Amino acid sequence: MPSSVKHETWVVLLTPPGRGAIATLRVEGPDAMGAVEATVRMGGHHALRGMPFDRIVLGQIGEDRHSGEPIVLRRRADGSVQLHCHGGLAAVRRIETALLRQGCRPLGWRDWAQRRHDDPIQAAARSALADAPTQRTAAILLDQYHGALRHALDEIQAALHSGDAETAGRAIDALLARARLGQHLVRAWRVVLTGRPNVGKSTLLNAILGYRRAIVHHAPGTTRDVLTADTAIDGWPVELSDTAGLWRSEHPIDRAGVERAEAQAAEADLVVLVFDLAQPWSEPDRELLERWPSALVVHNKCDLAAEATGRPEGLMTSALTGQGIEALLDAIADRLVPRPPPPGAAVPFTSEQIEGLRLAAAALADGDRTEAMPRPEM
Ligand SMILES: Nc1nc2c(ncn2[C@@H]2O[C@H](COP(=O)(O)OP(=O)(O)OP(=O)(O)O)[C@@H](O)[C@H]2O)c(=O)[nH]1
Ligand SMILES: [Mg+2]
Repeated sequence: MPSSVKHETWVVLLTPPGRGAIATLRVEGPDAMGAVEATVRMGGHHALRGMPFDRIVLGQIGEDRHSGEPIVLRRRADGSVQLHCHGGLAAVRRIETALLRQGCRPLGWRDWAQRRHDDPIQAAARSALADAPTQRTAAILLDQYHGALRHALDEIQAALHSGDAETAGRAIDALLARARLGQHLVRAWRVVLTGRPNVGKSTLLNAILGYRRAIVHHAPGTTRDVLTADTAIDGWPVELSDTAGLWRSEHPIDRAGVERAEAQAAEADLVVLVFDLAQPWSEPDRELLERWPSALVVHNKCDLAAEATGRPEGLMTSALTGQGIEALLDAIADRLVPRPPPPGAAVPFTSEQIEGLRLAAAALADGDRTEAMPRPEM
């Protein structure tokens, strides 16, 4: 921390941005108490300084009882002051503005948290935890917050120090094998449903989500634009997209829909290629399969009489009756995260950590043990 930063007095909003029941602000730095005393009128008390730590004090900002903003404050043992106020945006802004007028400077909670942790992994995990969309991803980030990744990096370092490049290399590879998962603890996996028109993509999307997000119609060409919805599959955050059916059309709007569908699939983490089991397997079907060879293949409409001849292997579903949907969800989860980490496992989760590990792996491959040392700022 540069020394000038130490001499500032900061005001940090600790509760999430937006409206809440109560907001908590923290004032810290050399003039924390002076700034609060100059800002808040404390009934009966005039100074925070002599007050016992953590005693609750009532105060208000503003001159009179009608327009004043009530505040509850506490002097903390670490020299900071915590202010609790009404959680509306206006109350917070009013208090912040008053404190800034006293010379305090604003600080985002992520920067504040970063400064409180000596270990950058812990700071990054704390920040990522606030954005974790599911319990499962939060549990993995919490493991990293509690030191799982730091411990793994320390072990790699120890192995390198003792000249055991093989153990270090294996440990680095094991971490890198979880990098893809690590990058999707906060950011959703992109899963795209694609296939020819009328095969049941939109019905399948609705069946997976459990509500009617997409319009379904018996005529082909119903979906024209990309439609996305956030969901979780087996605890992994997923952005699921329904797309226009792929076919050759002369109509510019249809063509635009197909282009968008293809672009969406090209950027996906997983393409789910849907076919209509009630239609004979055809040349356009084969072409699609060739185009997306690593797609998860789904034969939909299994409630109808099947046209099984020449069909590749795939999951059988009925988006209409729900048959096979659970198995499809399992298959999607398995494709996204084939080997979920056991509880407490180390998972690199920031691009800096992953890049650092890649550099270390490359250095080891070149026989350079010094360069392979995990850098402390990872
Ligand atoms: N019997 C049966 N009908 C289905 C099934 N899935 C979808 N359908 C029907 O197939 C028709 C087309 O379904 P959609 O979900 O709109 O198909 P789509 O692939 O999204 O079609 P486009 O948007 O035109 O590309 C509708 O009449 C659905 O009710 C299924 O599993 N079984
Ligand atoms: Mg559709």
